[in-house]
Amino acid sequence: MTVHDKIALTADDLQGDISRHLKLSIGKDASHASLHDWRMALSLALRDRVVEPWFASTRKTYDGKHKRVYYLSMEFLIGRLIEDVTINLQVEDMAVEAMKALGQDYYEVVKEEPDAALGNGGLGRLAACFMDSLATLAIPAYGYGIRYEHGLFEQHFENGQQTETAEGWLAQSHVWEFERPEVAYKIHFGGYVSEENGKANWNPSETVLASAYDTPVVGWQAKWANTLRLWAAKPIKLFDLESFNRGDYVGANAPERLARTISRVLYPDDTTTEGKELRLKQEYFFTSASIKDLLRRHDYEGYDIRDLHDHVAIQLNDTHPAIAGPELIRLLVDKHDFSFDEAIDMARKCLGYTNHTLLPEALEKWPADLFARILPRHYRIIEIIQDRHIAATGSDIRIIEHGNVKMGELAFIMAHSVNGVSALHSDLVKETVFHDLNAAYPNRILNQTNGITPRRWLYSCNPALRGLITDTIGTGWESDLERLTDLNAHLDDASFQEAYRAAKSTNKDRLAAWLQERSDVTLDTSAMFDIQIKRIHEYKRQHLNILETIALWNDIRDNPNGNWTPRVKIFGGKAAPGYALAKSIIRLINDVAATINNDPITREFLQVVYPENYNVSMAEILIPASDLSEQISTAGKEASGTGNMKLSLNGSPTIGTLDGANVEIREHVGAENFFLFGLTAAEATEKRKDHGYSRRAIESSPKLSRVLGQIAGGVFSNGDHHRYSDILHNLYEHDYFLVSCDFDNYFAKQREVDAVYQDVTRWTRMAAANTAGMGWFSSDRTIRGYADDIWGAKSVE
Ligand code: 6GP
Repeated sequence: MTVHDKIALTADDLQGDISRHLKLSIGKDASHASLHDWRMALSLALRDRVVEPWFASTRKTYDGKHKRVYYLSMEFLIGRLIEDVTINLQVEDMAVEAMKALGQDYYEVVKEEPDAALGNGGLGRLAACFMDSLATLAIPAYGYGIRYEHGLFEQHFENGQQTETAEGWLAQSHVWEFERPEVAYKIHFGGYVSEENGKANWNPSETVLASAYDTPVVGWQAKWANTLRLWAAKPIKLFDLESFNRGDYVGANAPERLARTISRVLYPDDTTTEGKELRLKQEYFFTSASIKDLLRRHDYEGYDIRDLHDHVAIQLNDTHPAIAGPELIRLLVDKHDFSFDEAIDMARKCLGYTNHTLLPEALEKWPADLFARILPRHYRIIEIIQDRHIAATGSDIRIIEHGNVKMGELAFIMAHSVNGVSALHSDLVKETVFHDLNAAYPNRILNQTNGITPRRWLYSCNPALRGLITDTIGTGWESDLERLTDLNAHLDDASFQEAYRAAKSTNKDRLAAWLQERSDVTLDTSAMFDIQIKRIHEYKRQHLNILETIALWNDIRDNPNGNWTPRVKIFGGKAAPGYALAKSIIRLINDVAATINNDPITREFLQVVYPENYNVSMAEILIPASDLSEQISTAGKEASGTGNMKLSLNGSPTIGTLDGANVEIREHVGAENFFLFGLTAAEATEKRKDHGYSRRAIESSPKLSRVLGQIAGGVFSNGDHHRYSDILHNLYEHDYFLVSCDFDNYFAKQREVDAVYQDVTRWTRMAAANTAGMGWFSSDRTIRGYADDIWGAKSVE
């Protein structure tokens, strides 16, 4: 049975469905319908076809008594959904045809959809890729998260500086979801704990309702569909009539306002935590609702609570949902008569924890008094977990220490499995942050190297390359990405190479047209597109890239008749609003762009562009058009990276350090197809012990000294000598991220890149070898790893 038989669809059906929805669901006549109306109608028509596979999957899970995976994540960085669905249902051509028959351009309609930006960066996007792979592999699963009213802020540049405004994806109705008013749980905060007949009784002071919204997530060829269930906070009492009647109209709305605050905004930080009470409430809010929901389902299916671990695997996406352990224990002890030991044991059998960063500022901790005030019962339970842990292992690692509740330690102790996200990262997790806990619980730490979904990150975003791959090796690679190695046989074939270049050039033209339309910038598409896209952070070292750009500019000016390789340096990414140094780096990039792009001497060789408001949809345009992928973090700091995988898969070789998944990417694509530079993680650690290292490195590098002198001299800031004193001070005095030490090596490697790029055949071979070698990085492989090693979950096939 083909996928079209399965969802019973022809182009005529689809056209009819769209017209019907336009009329009956949207209430518009075709002659008056806006692009927005058409988008709603198309989405509803597509959603209709997801429902059958969705129901069928649910039925099979119930009937087969299959174990379910519950993926708890504060972030799901989904992006747009129309193309996800048309691709997975394999109806893109049909949708194009149907819209055309209705007088509409499908691709214009697609572009009208706002990104669901319920995440900051890597961690959130990984969760979205995992949902796609879980559905593709037919593993019964729920994603649980928060239905934020405002996703990640919108970024604007004013005089080169980042400003932020609230994002409003829910200002229009989100047609992909189904509201479930009947699925709601009371979530409590505050108050005190009393004892009655030897049982703890939590008397909370505040209660909100967690109300469910379900989005079906359909996998490749509609074989299976799972649910993304997001919780919205609502008041238990809608409106305070008494206040209203007294004439206090503002006070009357207080219950609603208070409750809604909890699911109002996504915290705009990536790898840094905010010690905010609201953040802790958000974490408990969605975790508690999710645990209650899965317990209710377990009960509904008639299973014994003592068999919970046979039916349930809960994965904690970083420490944000780490309160799941104490919450599950609380419910088992206080409501199901488990002893503490039994409850701890059961919770541990169900829980797995993934660590996504080693940066100390990102390891969540809460002031103990605040924690005890908001979650008094859980605080007590954590003390008990800690006592049992110390008694059982003799370890002196504590969860509550120096007046803080440490969520990393809590998650580690409560999980049966802890994993890092690349081989290097998992090793470093063992050696550094969890060194002592690893000794107390040997073999608990595993590695599951990240992956990306090839449906979105190749098939959907890169039709040109998709076509070439299918023409060359046939279909099947979409759900078995390691088949891309079949391309290796064609790497030296001239006609394949030519077609590969043609695909890249189609994508570069597409990017150029997009940028022209968006910001009236003209790109030289014959130049190398050198791309760095990711959150702005010192450890990711966008400043290393821009400093190298200035040094190159100097060299070109010194020798304008040299054999230069034209480059366009493209940056994309947001800085956390409170991260001042990252914001200075953004400003520097924009200032350098303004200077360099107006220089008539260098213009034909060097251009810097930084489109504002980088998001998933922008990534889908940039990645296929990239020639060179910048993965230049300080070794030991990038847990994995996933942008590195997307770029390499789309035929963009990496210039990078031995950090995160770069290490494994280099192994898979071949060292000869990767531009390696910089200190290793071990060397970086050594270097930092060497007092005065950065000043010495700067002084011994004429190029870097000159660049820093230009910045200090106001060359990029209209003579303002102080605009970048924070960056300069940082580089000279405490260059923790070792920009100064890696600079010369990076610059030299870039010149090697220039030379290879001029050898068209060699470059094309390299780019294609990247595509051919990246199959292992499918998130399908990653999810199989989790299913086998951590969840004990099976594919229902
Ligand atoms: C990120 C890591 O920085 C990145 O290296 C990794 O690829 C990604 O997670 C997925 O594993 N971490 C975060 O986004 C984060 O917020 C707390 O960590």
